[in-house]
Amino acid sequence: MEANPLERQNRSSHMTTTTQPHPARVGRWAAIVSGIVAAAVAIGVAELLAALGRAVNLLSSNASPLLSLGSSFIDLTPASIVNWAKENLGHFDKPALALGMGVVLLGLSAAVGLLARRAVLYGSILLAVLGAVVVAAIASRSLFVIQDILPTIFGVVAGNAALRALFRAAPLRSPEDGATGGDRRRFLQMAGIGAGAAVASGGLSQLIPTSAAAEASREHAATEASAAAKFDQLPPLPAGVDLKVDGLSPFVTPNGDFYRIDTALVVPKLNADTWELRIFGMVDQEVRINYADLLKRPQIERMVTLTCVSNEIGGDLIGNAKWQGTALADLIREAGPSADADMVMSRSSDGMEIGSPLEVLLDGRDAMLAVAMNGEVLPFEHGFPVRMVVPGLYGYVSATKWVVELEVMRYDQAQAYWTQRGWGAKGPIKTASRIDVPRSFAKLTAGKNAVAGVAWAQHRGISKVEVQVDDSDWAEAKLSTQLTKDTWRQWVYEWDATPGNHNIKVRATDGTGQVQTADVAGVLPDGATGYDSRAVSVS
Ligand SMILES: Nc1nc2c(c(=O)[nH]1)N[C@H]1C(S)=C(S)[C@@H](COP(=O)(O)O)O[C@H]1N2
Ligand SMILES: [Mo]
Repeated sequence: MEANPLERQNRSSHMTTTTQPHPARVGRWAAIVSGIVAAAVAIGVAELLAALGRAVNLLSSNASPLLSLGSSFIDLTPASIVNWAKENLGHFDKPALALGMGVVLLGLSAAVGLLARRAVLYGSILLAVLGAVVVAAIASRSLFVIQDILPTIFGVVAGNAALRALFRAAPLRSPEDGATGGDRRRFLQMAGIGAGAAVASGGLSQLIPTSAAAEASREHAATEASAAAKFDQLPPLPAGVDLKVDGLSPFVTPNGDFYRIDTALVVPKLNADTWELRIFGMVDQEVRINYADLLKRPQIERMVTLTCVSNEIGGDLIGNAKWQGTALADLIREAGPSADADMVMSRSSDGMEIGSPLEVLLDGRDAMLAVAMNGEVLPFEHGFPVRMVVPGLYGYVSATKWVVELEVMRYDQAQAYWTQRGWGAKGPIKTASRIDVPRSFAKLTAGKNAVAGVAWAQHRGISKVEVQVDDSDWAEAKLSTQLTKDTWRQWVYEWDATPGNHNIKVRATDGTGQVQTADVAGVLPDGATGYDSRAVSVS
């Protein structure tokens, strides 16, 4: 005869407490391994599906969980850390991010396993919550399409299945008498298979060509543009622009040596055939233009020196190239900017927002939408298919790569990406000079030695460069031919070196007669100042 339900419940709870006061559980290490393998399976499956989806053009690049997570991570990282990384890690900022993310993901997947020890359901819930965070990261990216979240959802389902399978096989341990059953060998086998599958699918995802269409469109753009003889309109450069001193930076920086600064974890590979630029906001009429029509417009070719605001005194985040493109001012005027507008927010395909002063874009300087660099279609890393170039402004307020939108607006309506992180809103380039030769702590022989370098004050030009050895008077250096006021200028000084230790300093004067300031300032908020110097010993 059945007892009443209440009594049955009491009896069963009594039974568990007496016979199993500490139920045997999956061991701690087995749980951690299970969590990590389950998370790896989830990520591997999602990455593989994302790559397949991109290859057949069903998904955007945001579908990759690691990519979207990394990009959102950068966006959410406190400004102080981002700026510190921009200044101190240089090219290692992305590996550092990957390492940081890896550590966090390992910790979280271990937590999935440890929670699953209490009840597998808890582990599944944490896995699902982490999946939801990834989905949020994906959905927050620009150019996101709703189906981008599917790989992550399938990944979480696969990861959850792996977690459950591993927990079923895992050896149990009870606190009193150690191991109690489960099959250790079978568990390790399964964990190995899961880990192997995760690594294989992750690896496979990297092998799938996801940007074939973009590569093809770049090849095509190259033949189109050069067949129309649009490159190399400029007369050959006057020989005098290059002083050809050993060790001195060449006047033109080859594309392969050009510095690269951006927040993109993976270089965006846009397809020129589907690229479109939208100019909208405070305008009379919205303008939309595609790549073919952009190439049909009058093309200008200009040498312009680009500089990063993060360039330290003596630093190398500067390069000079020949840019070909369309005058930006003409396009903005076709849209008809409102008289109240004072800023153009340019946006890239990867969500970067860069604000430039409208007045500067329209003041007659050669602000352009560039499609080529040094006679070659823009390299993907430098913004293919179209980027902005504005002489006289640091890159962070002007040089938007992979540009897809220009919104005419006001500075009091929105803040650009770097401005939100404490950098100046306007960003005109400061007059600066750098010593390329001799190198720091060089050992020279007494007598004639060339001291040489570059000086720049884009859009004001350089009128004079002076060198000071120790406490002697400032002496004028010889300048290269000034091509335009938008490029850097080389300088060389014939120094009659005497034995001993010496300190060499350089300073430039811009085209308005303003001497470069000696005040020492760091790169934040709007560019470093102070004189570059070299300590050398002469014997
Ligand atoms: N889309 C995008 N454009 C960008 C950036 C970026 O992070 N994303 N960085 C800017 C900065 S800070 C600089 S200095 C220049 C550098 O251009 P380069 O990499 O071609 O030298 O690009 C600018 N354009
Ligand atoms: Mo920059």
